[in-house]
Amino acid sequence: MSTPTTSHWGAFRVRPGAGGALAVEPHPADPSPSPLLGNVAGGLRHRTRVARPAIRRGWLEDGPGPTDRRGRDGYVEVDWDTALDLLAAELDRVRREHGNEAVFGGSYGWASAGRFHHAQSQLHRFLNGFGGYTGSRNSYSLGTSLVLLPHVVGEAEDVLRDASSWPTITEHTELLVAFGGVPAKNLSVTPGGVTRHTAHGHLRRLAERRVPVVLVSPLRADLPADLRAQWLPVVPGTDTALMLGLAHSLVVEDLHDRAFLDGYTTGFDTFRGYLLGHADGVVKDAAWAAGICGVDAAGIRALARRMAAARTLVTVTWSLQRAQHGEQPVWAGIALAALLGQIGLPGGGFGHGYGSMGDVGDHGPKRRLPTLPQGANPVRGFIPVARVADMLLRPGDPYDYDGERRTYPDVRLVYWAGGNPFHHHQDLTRLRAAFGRPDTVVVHEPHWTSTARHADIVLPCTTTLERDDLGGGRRDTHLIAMHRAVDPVGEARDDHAILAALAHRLGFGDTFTEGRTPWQWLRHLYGGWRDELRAEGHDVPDFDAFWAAGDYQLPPGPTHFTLLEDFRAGRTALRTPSGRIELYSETVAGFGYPDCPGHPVWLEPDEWLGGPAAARFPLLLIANQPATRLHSQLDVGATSLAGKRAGREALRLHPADAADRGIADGDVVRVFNDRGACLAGAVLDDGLRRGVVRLPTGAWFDPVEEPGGRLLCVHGNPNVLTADVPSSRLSQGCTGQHALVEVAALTGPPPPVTVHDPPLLERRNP
Ligand SMILES: Nc1nc2c(c(=O)[nH]1)N[C@H]1C(S)=C(S)[C@@H](COP(=O)(O)OP(=O)(O)OC[C@H]3O[C@@H](n4cnc5c(=O)[nH]c(N)nc54)[C@H](O)[C@@H]3O)O[C@H]1N2
Ligand SMILES: Nc1nc2c(c(=O)[nH]1)N[C@H]1C(S)=C(S)[C@@H](COP(=O)(O)OP(=O)(O)OC[C@H]3O[C@@H](n4cnc5c(=O)[nH]c(N)nc54)[C@H](O)[C@@H]3O)O[C@H]1N2
Ligand SMILES: [Mo]
Repeated sequence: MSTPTTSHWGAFRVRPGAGGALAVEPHPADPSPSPLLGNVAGGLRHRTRVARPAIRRGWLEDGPGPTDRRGRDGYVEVDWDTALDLLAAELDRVRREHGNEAVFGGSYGWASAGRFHHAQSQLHRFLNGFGGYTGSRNSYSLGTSLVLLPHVVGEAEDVLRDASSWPTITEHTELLVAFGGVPAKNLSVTPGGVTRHTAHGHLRRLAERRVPVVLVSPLRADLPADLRAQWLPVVPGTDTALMLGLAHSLVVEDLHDRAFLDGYTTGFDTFRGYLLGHADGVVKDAAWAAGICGVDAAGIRALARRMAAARTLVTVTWSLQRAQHGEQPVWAGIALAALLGQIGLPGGGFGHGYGSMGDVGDHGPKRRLPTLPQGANPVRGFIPVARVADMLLRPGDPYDYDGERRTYPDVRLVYWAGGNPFHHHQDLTRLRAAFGRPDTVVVHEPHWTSTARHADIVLPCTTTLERDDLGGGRRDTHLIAMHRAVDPVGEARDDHAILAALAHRLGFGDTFTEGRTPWQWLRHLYGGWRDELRAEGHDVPDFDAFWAAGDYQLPPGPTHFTLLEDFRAGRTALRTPSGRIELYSETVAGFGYPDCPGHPVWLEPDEWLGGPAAARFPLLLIANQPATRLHSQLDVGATSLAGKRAGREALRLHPADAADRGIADGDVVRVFNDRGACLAGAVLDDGLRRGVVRLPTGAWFDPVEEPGGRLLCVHGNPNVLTADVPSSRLSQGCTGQHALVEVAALTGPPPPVTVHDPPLLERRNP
């Protein structure tokens, strides 16, 4: 008997077989099932599953407090009551001695699909009932755009959730200029899941219609090969200069749409003055841009003319804003589209995130899903999400954020459920130092990830296959009845059960559970959601019928829509101060941030191929999303393992760059800079711009210490190399996409990868 479930990479069914084997089949309605399904079976009962609650030896013996032992200690397995008693007492102590602000519960991360058992929702509900916690804002995905876009177009949500739909694009777009491309490898992922992956089909349609595409990216693989693409292998981090060069050409050749700029934007004259060099004496013409971005000047001018002559869609992937000054390519991309005057017209305008996430451009129904109420957080303090190491290392220090001057709180207890900061954060040597500062670190995890190995209290939790839930993603076509397929592995418990047990110990168990069992919660959440749909006239089955059927297909929404079409038609104003698209923002200018002035500008990043730092570290590392897994999830699964080289994460480099260094395909190489180093397996690939190497994120961090205290990850996690610097003082976003490095062939035998085995465990009950 197979049972239905879903994941961030799509809906599927599983059939448990003999000896723990698991057959995985995609949902029958899915036209393009994800290769990531191949990781599920191998992850479920892998030896890295956390079997029992475990306490770091040093914490058990010496009690809570700052320490350099996190990440180096062994663990003692204890029974659940012991672990929960210790943790409840520690939570209570921290609250009494330091207040609720001292508990950091941001707990960023993707966790798993499922609307009730969603780890962060459960943890935040728990911590709100506990009296509050210091939280985090925004995401690693979009930390920069989420702060910038409200100043430019009034709301981030519009641009991100109401992106022009793929059917509109495939019908109307005559030229697609894709900064960062439309990387197909990312399209199977949508938070919460998707049942029908349609984007691949729309890309094929674009190819069949022979729509010309300009791929602006250092990697040729950022666009499916069957599209008729012109590849402009831009110098990483310089898209803004290219956009400014294009904008300059449109202005001086009088190809810009003055009527659109007058009617729908503000600040064009200031921006034009900048392009013409009025303030700084630097004319941002095609020749200037060419000297920075590596695309020749004639090509830039020709592209500007093509863009003005056709219905052109300008798209920018999210990766471009995950870099220092990441505001600029997003803002400049909007300015470029505004000059073309096609914003709000079908097939034209601007888009952000095509190929970043499966739901951008998806035309599935847009409706609220059943949601676990989290309650309100009495603590008002928060941090921008990517500033976590700064927070731990610099309590009480001030920092800027979106026009505010804020102060880092003094955090004593860090609580993580459903995220892997030792995967997602930058400069992991520094993060380890930061994780040495709090009194106590608590982690709920199914697997012994590196984050679990930096915690004091590790609580084993179930995966989706071990619990019943409701699942669905934004723009998903179905709500999925996620059936429990197997018994919990080891002594794993659901995040909800763990937190309920803690809440009972801390005296607010009934508020946390509202007296419902998980099964009663599912019925309750589904019931409220069903009532909403029925009030709109939809015939939705009752819970039992839904559960037995395994899914419910939602009423479809419109297939064709265009971003900002209502604005263009004069039906709505934007929620900016001017009501228009702000090519110059007085608000942003008023903040006075040199790293994010009032209009799009070219600013040199600290680390790029044209800057002084490249003299020592001459290769630009792109640390992008992996094709073989979701972030670090199920790194032990078959698809992920098949993508490794020499047992390490694969580093792609240009054959000429490899030859310069005496590196052959399949060699183990050392990738390094002043922050740290990692080992990777070399793959030679002429689909990269020379001077660019690519090492995706997500190999489980497997550090050994090197002289000087820096860490070497023997497995290939690029975040040991990236810098922990914000995009700017405006947004404080993550900048993990780029870092300057050098690569060398490894001399001597490589140390073994150990992170795919459990850590040293001792069994005892104190
Ligand atoms: N250098 C660089 N770094 C980056 C990026 C980059 O482009 N470059 N991208 C960034 C981006 S966009 C993101 S979103 C982040 C992603 O960073 P994360 O979201 O932290 O990465 P995941 O691997 O998805 O981590 C989720 C963890 O939750 C665990 N988990 C799964 N289900 C459950 C559950 O039900 N309960 C509990 N308690 N745990 C569960 C998984 O085992 C896994 O360890 O990485 C960021 N880091
Ligand atoms: N398979 C898979 N899919 C995923 C994820 C995953 O972990 N695995 N993660 C999901 C998540 S959480 C997110 S936020 C999105 C992220 O979506 P993105 O951030 O858009 O994805 P990335 O793969 O990091 O980057 C996309 C491409 O941008 C290109 N690029 C990098 N730097 C530059 C530059 O300076 N200029 C130009 N023009 N191009 C550049 C890279 O070649 C890269 O392949 O992906 C989602 N999809
Ligand atoms: Mo993300």
